[in-house]
Amino acid sequence: MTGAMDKTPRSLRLHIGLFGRINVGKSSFLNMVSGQDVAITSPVPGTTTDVVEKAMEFLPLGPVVFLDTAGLDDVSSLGEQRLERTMRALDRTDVALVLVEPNIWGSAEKNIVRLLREKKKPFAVVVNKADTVSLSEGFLAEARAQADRVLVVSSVQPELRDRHVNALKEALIHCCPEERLSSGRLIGDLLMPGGLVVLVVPIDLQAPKGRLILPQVQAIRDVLDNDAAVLVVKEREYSAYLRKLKELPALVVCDSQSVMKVVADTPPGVKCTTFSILFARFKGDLEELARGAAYIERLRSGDRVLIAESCSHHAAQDDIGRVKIPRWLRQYTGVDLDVGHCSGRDYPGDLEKYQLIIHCGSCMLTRGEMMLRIYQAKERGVPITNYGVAIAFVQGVLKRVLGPFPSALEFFEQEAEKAKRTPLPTGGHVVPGDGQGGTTCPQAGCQSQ
Ligand SMILES: Nc1nc2c(ncn2[C@@H]2O[C@H](COP(=O)(O)OP(=O)(O)OP(=O)(O)O)[C@@H](O)[C@H]2O)c(=O)[nH]1
Ligand SMILES: [Mg+2]
Repeated sequence: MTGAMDKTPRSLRLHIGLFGRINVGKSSFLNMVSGQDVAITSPVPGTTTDVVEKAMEFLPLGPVVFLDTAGLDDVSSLGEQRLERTMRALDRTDVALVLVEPNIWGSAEKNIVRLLREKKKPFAVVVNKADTVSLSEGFLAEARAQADRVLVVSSVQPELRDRHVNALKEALIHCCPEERLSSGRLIGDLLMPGGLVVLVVPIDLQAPKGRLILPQVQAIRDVLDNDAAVLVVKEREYSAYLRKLKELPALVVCDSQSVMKVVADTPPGVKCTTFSILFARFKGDLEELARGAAYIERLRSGDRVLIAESCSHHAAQDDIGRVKIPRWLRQYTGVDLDVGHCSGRDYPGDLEKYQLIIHCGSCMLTRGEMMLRIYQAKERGVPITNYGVAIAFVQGVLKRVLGPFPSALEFFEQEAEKAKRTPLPTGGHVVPGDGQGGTTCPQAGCQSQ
């Protein structure tokens, strides 16, 4: 673990600085978040004298380093040196957390916020020690006027850690400049130089005339950037070409609509996945989306499922989100579900009323926006998956297509194991693929670009 973590140079890690007046619990907060005693804490104000750094993998943000600083205060009881070190940490910070105590928004807090604004550092406010007193409305209003995200936490209640950490991730994704979010990996990291990838693409009525769609082009480019080669074939020719190859491919990627057939035609030792799965990882958090798919198994009659689309294309007759996925879900679960929809920028605030969210491929959203949606769902305890992952699940091939992504597979299997203990009354029914086009978004401006 440590070995892998050390691979990311410090300069490439997202730097998250903790600032606040003396004794508010900056070090305790860092210890709570990291689940370790990284920094010394004590009731004596001024415990942290030098900047303490803690590097960790903070999914889905990627590699980060937390900077715990010496507290700032109204009275300059701090030595010049300590102040200077805290200021240097502020310069290295990409996203700041302003730690405050309940109902105290004084000159120290104002000063920190002023400095952060001057240096154009995005920040969230963390109200710590919420276990000690209740928060006044006036104080909360002040905090919310200063920052888009105000977290209310207690660093001494480990049982609340998961909730606090999820809320923190949501806030960081929100505050983090897009270019500082770890860039998603598409396909190149799955290959060795010199390897061969087979892309099985549908060329049907839905395919745009005279060109390939953007996800296919991006995949080809990423393979080439990694010094490997691509063979692009239609479904019909796939098996024949596979037999002609002297060496088996390192990876086969197909469209969700043909996944059952392609999986059946691919030797078990060859890795196989779908474009949707590749993009789920590229655009969001494949682990969370894989975990979410296992909840399909737990859906009960009358449960609410939200189908969320990030674009507002004109719904086609056999629309993937409006028609196909609801139909497949009902076929798989054998129960009647209450399926709702949202599209475009509109993402409901009352997510908690749903038992499951199934999101589109999010080609119209940035990675940051999609990760934010995933964490908003997670924070409210609502499982979320996406079209491609859900389709592979109901068609009984999800484990196979998650094969190239062991950690996502593990998330899925753990959750599926839990679901087994509460199986569907009818048992899951694998839904046969219809082999027809239309599992990608018909919006001309996104997938089919
Ligand atoms: N009740 C309660 N106590 C807390 C909480 N967080 C921290 N404390 C206590 O507050 C005191 C100060 O905590 P530290 O984490 O050392 O605070 P700090 O901001 O790092 O302090 P300096 O390094 O001195 O600036 C310690 O006694 C902690 O146990 C909390 O959420 N609730
Ligand atoms: Mg400290």
